[in-house]
Amino acid sequence: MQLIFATNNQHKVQEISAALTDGLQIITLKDAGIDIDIPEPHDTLIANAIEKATVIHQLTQQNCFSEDTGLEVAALHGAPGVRSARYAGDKADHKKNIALLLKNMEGIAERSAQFKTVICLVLNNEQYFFTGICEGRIIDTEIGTQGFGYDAVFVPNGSNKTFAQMDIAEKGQYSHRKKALQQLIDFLNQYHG
Ligand code: ITT
Ligand code: NA
Repeated sequence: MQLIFATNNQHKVQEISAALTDGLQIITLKDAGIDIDIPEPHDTLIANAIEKATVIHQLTQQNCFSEDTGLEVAALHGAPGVRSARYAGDKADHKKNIALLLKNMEGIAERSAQFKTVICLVLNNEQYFFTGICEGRIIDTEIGTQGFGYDAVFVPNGSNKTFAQMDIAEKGQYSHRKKALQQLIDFLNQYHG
């Protein structure tokens, strides 16, 4: 099966591509010749995932999926959450977002956090949803150079390394994105639509 992956984030493409199994191929927006900034104006991960998948489905009429991901920090009542990409402002890069996160957590001992990925699949005009969660904690300084986003300050439970100290295969042993993708793959393997 072929699915268009409705994302403009090449790190997501790399992680998903590394985890694909036989029988599922993804087509990137670049491969499909689509160059648009997909809107994500909503205040939940699921609503943004629906928006991204729907825009690409309406444009292409092809089966596709999207994902929206957020970092939810317990001591910050779930922030940055759905606003993870824009935490320090609409034009903020990950450096600024991480700086604001560490500032807001200064002096806070309770560091637990989770990444949550919600995938929206549009398959034969029906929507399906898959969620993956990775629990861990926020450390107080950046460590590591791999990965993207908040990886340098997040240590998943079961490891003593940040995601930014792991290659894609090792991150996949813990990651929210990989867990959500695995559910998508399991669903497709049982799908007889
Ligand atoms: P799309 O085109 O798929 O929307 P995006 O980068 O805008 O790509 P999101 O809207 O899901 O993605 O934004 C989530 C932000 O959360 C993203 O920009 C990163 O800063 C961060 N993020 C997402 N997944 C992450 C991961 O696995 N590790 C670290 N940070 C992550
Ligand atoms: Na986005």
